[in-house]
Amino acid sequence: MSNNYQWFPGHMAKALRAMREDIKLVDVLIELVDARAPLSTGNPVLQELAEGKIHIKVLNKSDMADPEATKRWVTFFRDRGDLALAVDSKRKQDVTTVETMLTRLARDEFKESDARFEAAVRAAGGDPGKRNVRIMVTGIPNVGKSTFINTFAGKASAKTGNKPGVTRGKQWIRLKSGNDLLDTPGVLYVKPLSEESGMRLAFLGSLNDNNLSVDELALDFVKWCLEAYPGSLSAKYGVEETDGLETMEAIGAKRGCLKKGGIIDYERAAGLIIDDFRNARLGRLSLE
Ligand SMILES: Nc1nc2c(ncn2[C@@H]2O[C@H](COP(=O)(O)OP(=O)(O)O)[C@@H](O)[C@H]2O)c(=O)[nH]1
Ligand SMILES: [Mg+2]
Repeated sequence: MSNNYQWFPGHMAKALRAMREDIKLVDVLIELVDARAPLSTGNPVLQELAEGKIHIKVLNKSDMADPEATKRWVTFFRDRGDLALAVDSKRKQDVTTVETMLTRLARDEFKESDARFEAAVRAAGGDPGKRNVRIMVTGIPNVGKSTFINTFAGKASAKTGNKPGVTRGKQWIRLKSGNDLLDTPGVLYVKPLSEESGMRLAFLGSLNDNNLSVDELALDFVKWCLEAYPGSLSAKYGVEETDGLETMEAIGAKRGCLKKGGIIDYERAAGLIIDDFRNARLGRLSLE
């Protein structure tokens, strides 16, 4: 059985409606995408929702991505007219750069239109005298929203976890800078534009694993890896790189993923490979 990577969660429309409301409250939208697949992990709907806002595209987890690919992506987005930068959300320094950028932009944006700014702040229930910038973080599941918010806020104010959907509650966080951050990120779901794009989301853990066969997922990953980054599987596991299935079996055997009678335990081998990729133990690999 092969995986349906374009499976689409039914609660997406509801999440989007909630986000439309939240977006009205903010000046700045920080859209997190995964630096390893910045197109597949973005949501085209946001472009429209972000109209009239400052919209910053943050290529997160860049510490796990191929640095050359990330450099090219940042250039690609900037050439397209987007505000884009690459970060590692666990690094305070990186997150501070984002805040510096958005604060400066918000000042520029609203300098000549104080009336508009004040009206917007008042409508959002804020005090225009303070000129605090209101910020919201958005992104698809597992892209690092909670981690980014934690680092941004400088304390454990948002839950983080490896599974999609652990974030709850809603509140503003007053930042040291005086800016206000919505503590609940906007969760975006994306209908993959193609089978390939869905597969990348699955590799990254942004599709619900419960709806996927991990064996198939890992096999698809191994096939991709053999093509895109030849040598990385042999370097990590000390196996010969042949075809997808044989290589996966070799990895299973090397790592002792065996059932009774020496039969390869595909599920364990698959879990191990996917886990190694998701934690960048195969090196810095970009999917796009
Ligand atoms: N290496 C690395 N890991 C990250 C980064 N941002 C998030 N993570 C990890 O990615 C996983 C998902 O992060 P989380 O913040 O829960 O994602 P959310 O679902 O978007 O809120 C967690 O294991 C984080 O530790 C990053 O910039 N670099
Ligand atoms: Mg979260």
